[in-house]
Amino acid sequence: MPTHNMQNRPKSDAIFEKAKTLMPGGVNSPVRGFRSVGGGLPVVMKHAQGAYITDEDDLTYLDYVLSWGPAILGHTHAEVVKAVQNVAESGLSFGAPTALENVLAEKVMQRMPSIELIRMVSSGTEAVMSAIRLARAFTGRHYLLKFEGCYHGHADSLLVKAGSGALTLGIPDSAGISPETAKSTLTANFNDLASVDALLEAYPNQIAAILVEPVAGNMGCVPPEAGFLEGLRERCTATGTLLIFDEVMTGFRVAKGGCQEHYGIYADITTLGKILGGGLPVGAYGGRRDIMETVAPLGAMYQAGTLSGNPLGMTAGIATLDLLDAPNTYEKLDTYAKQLVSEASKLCESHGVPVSATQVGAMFSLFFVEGGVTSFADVCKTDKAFFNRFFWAMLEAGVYLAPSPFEASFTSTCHGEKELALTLNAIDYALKKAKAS
Ligand code: KE4
Repeated sequence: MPTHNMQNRPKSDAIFEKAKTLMPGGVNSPVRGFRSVGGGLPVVMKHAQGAYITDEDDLTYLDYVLSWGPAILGHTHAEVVKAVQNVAESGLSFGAPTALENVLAEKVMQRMPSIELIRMVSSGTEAVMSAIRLARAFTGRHYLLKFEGCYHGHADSLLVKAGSGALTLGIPDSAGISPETAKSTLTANFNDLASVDALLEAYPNQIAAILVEPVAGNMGCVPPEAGFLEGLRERCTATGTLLIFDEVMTGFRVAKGGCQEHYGIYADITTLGKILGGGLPVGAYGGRRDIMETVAPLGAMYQAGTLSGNPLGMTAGIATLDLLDAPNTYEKLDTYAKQLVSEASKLCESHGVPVSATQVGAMFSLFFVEGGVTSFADVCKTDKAFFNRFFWAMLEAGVYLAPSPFEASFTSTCHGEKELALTLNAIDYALKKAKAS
């Protein structure tokens, strides 16, 4: 079944060897470097169309990374590309208000009514770091509570891990983070309200916000258990703590209105990115009017950006959200991913490979682990060595998964019956090979 010789990629490898002399690790974002999947150089891509992506050696793969989420319409949708080409002829960036920002802002608010005012920025990290600053400015409180295994971008206060004890202050999870900064971030366990209560009790009226990926996507796809999000909402309302939904990944992916529509739980602040820019650099944060009126120039919380609201990004986002309005889009996305994880689980069972499959809307994960996965601790039990062998075998079979067992996989409106069949054949081959090696 292998159709792609991963040992013979002369052009890709030559380009990556050169990249390593120019950029740290040869990449502009660490996860792209394939260091989480053992040996082997990353695939250097040059072209993408629909559900497929092609590397420098003209090997084409069925893509479940989709630029880490933005390409929900598949790559290079003709109408999105055309819209961006057209608007580019009027100017690439003005650094001044444009009507396009109003259009995208309104489209977001129609989908997420909890957002009464919104600020456009240029990345998910920028959105989340601004939302945290806003929560502290609005509440006058100091601490941030996040969840182990959730990722929210690379701002200093977010590259923090739990201290030695559950109630101790955070400690740096990256070089360069000052211990003083890390101490302001408290860490609880995803799907564990008792761990949240312990921190709320230990730091009464001192926690500015609870920040959560409502469906965790950065430890693989881990959905909230029944009552978890409701419990966070209740606790935030009762204690004057702001609830921040980081929907950079889930926004417009798990439902038209993101997790807040899917689960019917509304955040005080929502952060967005990825699909919002349709592949161009766009992020945003928005929420309750009284909170957002704290943001400069209205209020005292400062945040700014040269390319915020950029006309190309706004245009790609507008075109993408409009195209996602096609009838039954989200039903089809959900059906494909449900079919995939169901059939993949059966294949794992037939090969005697333990698996826990998770899926919400157009995102899913296959965890090679016994028993269910509802927490970061569960995810850490996954057989990473098996995943590495499975990952490379899937590449040989022409399927491009995220190069880490701790990343969610994504589908698009271009993934259909043909792609499902290709994927299941590839999984059957990869399970056999991963077991044999
Ligand atoms: P960016 O700064 O990468 O646009 O967004 C940061 C971010 C914030 N919040 C969530 C929930 C996210 O998933 C992300 C970024 N996601 C990763 C993929 N797990 C981006 C891929 C990468 O780091 O290269």
